[in-house]
Amino acid sequence: PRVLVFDSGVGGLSVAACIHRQLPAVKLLYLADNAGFPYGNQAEAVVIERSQSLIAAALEQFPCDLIVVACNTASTVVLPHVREMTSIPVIGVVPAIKPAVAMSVNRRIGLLATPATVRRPYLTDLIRDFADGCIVERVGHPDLVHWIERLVTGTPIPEALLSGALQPFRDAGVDTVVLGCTHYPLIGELLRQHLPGVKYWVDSGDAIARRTAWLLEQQGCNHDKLTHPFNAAPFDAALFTGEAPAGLGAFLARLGLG
Ligand code: DGN
Repeated sequence: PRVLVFDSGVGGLSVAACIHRQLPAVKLLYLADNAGFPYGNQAEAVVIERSQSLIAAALEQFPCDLIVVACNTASTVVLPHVREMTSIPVIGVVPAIKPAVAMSVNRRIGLLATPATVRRPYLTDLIRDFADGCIVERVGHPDLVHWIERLVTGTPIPEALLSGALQPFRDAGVDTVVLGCTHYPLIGELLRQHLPGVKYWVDSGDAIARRTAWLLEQQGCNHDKLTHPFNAAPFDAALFTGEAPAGLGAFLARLGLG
């Protein structure tokens, strides 16, 4: 089987890496609308239109069995529109508030996302339904995703920027942080170094990989066929609407993606 993983930039690679770890026989098609990056700054109608037309064109070239919209920002608006144009299953990403609530001991949770995700009513509803009285400190950082894109080309993220971005979590004394943007697990190690007091870091990658397995099995794929043989280079193709970032190959290798 082949799975289409879509994001506006390299963030979806964190999700692709989880799918590859759990399901190493699955082939991946990576689609990045980096010419439209970042989706957080685009009008909703633009995000819907671009996602639909790019996904349709990619599927025409490379038929797939499942689509993962590996971007929280896009998932909050495009899922119904992508589902209406295809009969294959579509999975989106949602900030993992519910598992974080189950883990937090002091009931203080940080949510690190993009400004657009933090603003959307969708998130307010998620917190209302699942926070269960926990304090949820939200940080929608405007620049972090740009710096993570540059990281691929070898430009380091300024220490002061990271430290400043995470200060609200220190002030609030959170013991659990939800990474509500698929770019952020790519700098998981750095984030941990900056917030040594945080016990639990939660992202949605592994849950998406489990859901991917489940949906492919529903379509008749035997679980063993999803895990054997191991593909050292899982991508059939990586399609970028702009220029693919220099250094992508080395970055993929670091993520265990070939
Ligand atoms: N990776 C996207 C997300 O999970 O929200 C962020 C990128 C963007 O377009 N803002």
